[in-house]
Amino acid sequence: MANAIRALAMDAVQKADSGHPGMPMGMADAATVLFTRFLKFDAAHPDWPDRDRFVLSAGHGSMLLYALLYLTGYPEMEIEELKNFRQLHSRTAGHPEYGHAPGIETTTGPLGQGIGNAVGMALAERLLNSRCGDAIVDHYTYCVAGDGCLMEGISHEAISLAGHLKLGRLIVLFDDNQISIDGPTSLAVSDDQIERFKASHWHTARVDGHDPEAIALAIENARQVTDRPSLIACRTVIGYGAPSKAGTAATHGSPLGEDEVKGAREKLGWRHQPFEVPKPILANWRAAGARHRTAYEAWNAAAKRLDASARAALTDPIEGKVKAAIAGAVAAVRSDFVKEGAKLATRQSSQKVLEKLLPVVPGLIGGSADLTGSNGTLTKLHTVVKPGDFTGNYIHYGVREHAMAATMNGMALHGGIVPYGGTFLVFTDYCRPSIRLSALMRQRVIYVMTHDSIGLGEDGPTHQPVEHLAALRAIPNLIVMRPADSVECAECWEIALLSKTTPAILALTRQGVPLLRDRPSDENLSAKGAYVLIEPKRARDVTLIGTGSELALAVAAAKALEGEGIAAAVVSMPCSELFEAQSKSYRDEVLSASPRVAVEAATSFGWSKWLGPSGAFVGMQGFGASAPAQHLYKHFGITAEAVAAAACELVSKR
Ligand SMILES: Cc1ncc(C[n+]2csc(CCOP(=O)(O)OP(=O)(O)O)c2C)c(N)n1
Repeated sequence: MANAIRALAMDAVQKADSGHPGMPMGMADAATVLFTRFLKFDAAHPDWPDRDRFVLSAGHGSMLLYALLYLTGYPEMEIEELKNFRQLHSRTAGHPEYGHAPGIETTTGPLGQGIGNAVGMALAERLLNSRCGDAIVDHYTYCVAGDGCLMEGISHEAISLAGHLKLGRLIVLFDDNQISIDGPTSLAVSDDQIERFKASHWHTARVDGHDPEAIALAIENARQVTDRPSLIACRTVIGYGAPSKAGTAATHGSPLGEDEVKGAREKLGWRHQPFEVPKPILANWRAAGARHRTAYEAWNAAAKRLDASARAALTDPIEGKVKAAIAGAVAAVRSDFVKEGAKLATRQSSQKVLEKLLPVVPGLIGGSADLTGSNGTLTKLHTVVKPGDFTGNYIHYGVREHAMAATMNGMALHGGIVPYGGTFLVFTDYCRPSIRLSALMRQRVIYVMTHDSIGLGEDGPTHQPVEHLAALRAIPNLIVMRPADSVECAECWEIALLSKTTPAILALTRQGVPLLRDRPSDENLSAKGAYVLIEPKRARDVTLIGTGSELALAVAAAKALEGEGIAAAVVSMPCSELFEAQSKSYRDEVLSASPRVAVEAATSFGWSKWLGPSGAFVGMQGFGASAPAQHLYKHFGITAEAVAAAACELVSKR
């Protein structure tokens, strides 16, 4: 059965003339043991919420996963897909892409991300288990990781977090083949991986990765350890079966070549044509794909006893009832904000919004990378998740931004949870690879990124994001929202929660900002990305566009311009991506043909799209500085006076 995986992998890579045969050939035995003896899944029901999760962190070995999905009989993974490996519109992309075929639990390829995702899935499983009980949620998360995954920094963060939280349902199979692209791993690394995992409180084992019984025993033992995650280091031979290339980096990422493939067939005793799996072997595999049918049916019977919304929430925590409750909660908190009229930092407003949302969105799981008080991510309604106790709904991720983001992806992918997590906006750099994957995988993950500009003040240029808004806006399918006041903040939270297939960044201020949306209204104006906040009484001479904390400067500038006889409109643009998605007529109406001035305490990169060739930008030209915020705004010339002066100049040029 393992040789079927090997043959399919080498044939598919050979036909595509590109890909990675070595890893699937090396891990074929371990994967066969896992899929035929342990993994709880039903190939006919890939969305079974209580299935075990399988994460191929070493995503370059995608043919291992595709072969397993084909052999076990997953829908949509026909042999034709394997023959079309790495071709346009096939389900078998170079690296596994979430959503391309049932059974692909996550997108992997950037090494180490899968381990982070697996930690998130294992955490989601325990969180939901503590809420729903064993009859509904009771499964394992298995992850295959290679030397590369374990060399990546994110693995340290993820392993450490998993060990701390005592995620006993997580089992990592390490493809310990001692080879990576450049050659033997000894060129670059001499860590004792077993000791490293032990130091993070993991259960560990070392096995011959080609001895099925040893692998089975190690997995069986790992499953018995409930208070620690497990690492099983499987000593394997990369490209196992290839007569001259096995055990060498030559099998890692290139086709073996016709002769070597022929030789491997002989060595493995595989006498079948390319892509041909003999009936008895395929039948055994298909039986493995159906061996948990009874368990699936029993689960279904148990789940039928849940009410419809609880059942729906297992996959989508923001189902119908919750959606309606969110609208109510957001309306209530908005009206409180308007009544109080207080000057609040948007991070404080966010905390108040969360306090209203938490009771109505049971699947909301918060956290912060050791900046809880600064991010305002914790409310008095939260309880903290502790090692081995998953009844809480707030996670102290520690100073592990990258793993926080990858873990949140894993939780979102698992289903049943809407994760949000906080750090400073400047440290989106530390989790950017995972943010990119949230966007690529279309996962609802909410990033609460505070201290969003020089407005954070004294911490200085290391902590002051200047290019980050632009860099995040450059990621496709990510909505970057920078609310200007408490009302916009509530609106942005609503948008983030309702955006089922789009992650969101909430860029929030450290410093207080005045309430600008001071009239009661139920319409979520931020949902259009930008809207007219102030329309002058006569035809516009100029349009001032502001985001976040700088919207107030645009408002003050408009007032000053009015005194000089210049009619200035003020447009709030909390989210340029959402604005871009509006009709041209709406966009034209909001921006009008008048000259435009934008103000944002960040670099101008990207703004030309909205300003046109004749517009002006008031913002940052380079890095910030360490000083109280109000001094910095003056020092860098980001003031109402500067906005008004830029507007006057544009108007006088006309
Ligand atoms: C973050 C990241 N860096 C680099 C790469 C390129 N890359 C793909 S596989 C690989 C080597 C991985 O070695 P190992 O995990 O031992 O895989 P094996 O050779 O056993 O297949 C590298 C550097 C990547 N995919 N992701």
